[in-house]
Amino acid sequence: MVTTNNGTSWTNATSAPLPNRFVTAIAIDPTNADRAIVCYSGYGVNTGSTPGHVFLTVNRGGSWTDVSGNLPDIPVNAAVIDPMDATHFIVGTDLGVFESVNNGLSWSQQNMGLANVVIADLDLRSDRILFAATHGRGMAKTPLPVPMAVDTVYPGDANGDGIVDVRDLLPLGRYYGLTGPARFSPSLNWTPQYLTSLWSPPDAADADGNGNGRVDSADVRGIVTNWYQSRTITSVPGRDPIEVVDELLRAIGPGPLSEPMHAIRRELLRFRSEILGVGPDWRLEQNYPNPFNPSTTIRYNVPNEVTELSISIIDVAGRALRAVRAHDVLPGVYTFVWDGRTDDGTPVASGVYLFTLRTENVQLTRKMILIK
Ligand SMILES: [Ca+2]
Ligand SMILES: [Ca+2]
Repeated sequence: MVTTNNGTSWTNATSAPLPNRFVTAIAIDPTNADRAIVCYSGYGVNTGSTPGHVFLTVNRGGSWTDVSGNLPDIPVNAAVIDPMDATHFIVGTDLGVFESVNNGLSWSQQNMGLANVVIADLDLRSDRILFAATHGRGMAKTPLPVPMAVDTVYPGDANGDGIVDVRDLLPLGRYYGLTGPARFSPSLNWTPQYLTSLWSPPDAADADGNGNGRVDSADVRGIVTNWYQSRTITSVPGRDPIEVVDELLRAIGPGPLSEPMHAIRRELLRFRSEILGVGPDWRLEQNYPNPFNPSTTIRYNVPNEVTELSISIIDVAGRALRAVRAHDVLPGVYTFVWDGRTDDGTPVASGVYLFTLRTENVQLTRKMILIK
């Protein structure tokens, strides 16, 4: 019986060649509700004009095809249609588990180490572990391989060409903001990862690097983490993640950028800051050593990108002695070594000096002492 209105009314979907025996199981294609297989108990020899144990419909029971193929003439008690490959059927019979990878044209026994026991029920868990229940306390499980027909996702290979490189940025921008099914236990590990179902369009699944069901800037971390990984080359030399981030930043360029690329760039900068341990605040540390002779090191923390930054050294009378300027400075922890000389190389006398870090919005100053 079939209903298409939540059970308000039912239609009898029984028609030839369905046998006059009792139905034991129905499995609906998880990817297409029009398709289902229905299984029968009993023995075909007892209903000779209507043999068969497994029947397929592709039109919600409007018509049926006998797909029992070479299955033995024994009761079929349970059925599963593989959500990753709708041509893959698994059935539990009175003589163990059988599967077909061609819509039931042919079947082979898949007993998972079980004897030829009666299978009462089957369940395929989302992580592709197949469970088979037998009588008594009997229960068995086996991992099902991922069917070849299903494209698996490798995190970071956003364009699905088998290698992770700068070309994988483009699909992130292209599918930015698109949502789809999240993966089973998503991770950034360079392993084939299963889809729960297809994305629309299917290749957008590759762009969802972290597998959370949404394409956005966070997925760029899959590219950095798996940089130059390849599906075919097993051993890839490690790369310094900072080098990778910087290469990606160079590839994106300074702009003007589309909003997705802008967000990806910001995410790369955040990632870079995390790796480098960049603090959230502007910080100008006390120089070390201090007092000093002949040179000292000044460390400073740059929490966000600035177009211009200067470090300058003046004496207590306010005379500028030394100044260095940097442009387009990325977040980072930087050092400047002062050798106790002016811009033209003249050594300065013992005394107290001030050093200042300055940007458009920030000014930090500390004192230091040169003793000769
Ligand atoms: Ca790629
Ligand atoms: Ca994602």
